[in-house]
Amino acid sequence: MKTPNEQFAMPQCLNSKSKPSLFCPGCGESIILKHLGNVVDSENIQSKTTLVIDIGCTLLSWNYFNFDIIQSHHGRSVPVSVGYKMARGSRVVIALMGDGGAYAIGLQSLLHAAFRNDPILAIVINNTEYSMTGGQMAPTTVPNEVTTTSPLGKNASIFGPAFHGPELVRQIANSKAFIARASVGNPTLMDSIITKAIENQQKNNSFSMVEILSICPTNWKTDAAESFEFLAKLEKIYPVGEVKKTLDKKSEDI
Ligand SMILES: Cc1ncc(C[n+]2csc(CCOP(=O)(O)OP(=O)(O)O)c2C)c(N)n1
Ligand code: SF4
Repeated sequence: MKTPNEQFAMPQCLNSKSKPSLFCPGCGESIILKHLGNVVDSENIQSKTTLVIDIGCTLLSWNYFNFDIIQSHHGRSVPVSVGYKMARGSRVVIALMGDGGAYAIGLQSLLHAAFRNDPILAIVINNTEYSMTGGQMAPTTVPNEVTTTSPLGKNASIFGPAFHGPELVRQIANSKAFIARASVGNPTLMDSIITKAIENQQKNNSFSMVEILSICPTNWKTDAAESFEFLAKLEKIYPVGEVKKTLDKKSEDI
């Protein structure tokens, strides 16, 4: 059991002294970075970790980590990670992106990395919209959710229902892939899921994907209590935990 001091201590690999937080007050992304840092510390992989960041609020993470970081284009953190891992096989490679980057512009790359079982970890922060550009509707926007481009609420009969990225990827991913969803509302589960995903890359040389439900008080226009209320609703639509394959296994892995 950790003491309160240990529990709230900054991870070694977080460069907390260098810069003030650039995330909006109450943003879930800083919670995620802290927990990713905790796992990198506890796995003792700081010197061999490379983070490949997308375009979106996730890119602010370049300010805070004491390990190697590559900046890619919007929706391109997965293919850049795959190419980098091919050249530097001993590195632990983590692609970090928003749900817009992963499930809209970058979906093709994500699906094929899972299909090929490329040994990278893709972390997708799902806050149900395009945050950095002002809160536009994304595939993950849930029915009736108000965004700047769905001011009357998302009409699911026109724009589709809530987009379940991990469930989709699971259907075509190799059986050795680890696919799961976590939430900033359950940091202990988040730690254990990220740990399993990183170990899957290191021990099994396999693809992993972790979606993390996160809060965006600025674009949701919510206070702290309302943010976590909406997150609880999202957890009902997007269940957390490991995602299992539901389709028949027609093409067994060879
Ligand atoms: C090729 C390309 N298209 C569009 C943009 C504009 N753009 C920058 S950030 C962003 C939204 C990012 O949303 P998401 O990927 O969900 O990340 P978040 O900001 O929510 O973390 C967009 C559309 C861009 N930079 N490059
Ligand atoms: S816009 Fe949203 S996701 Fe981006 S830093 Fe602000 S609260 Fe976080």
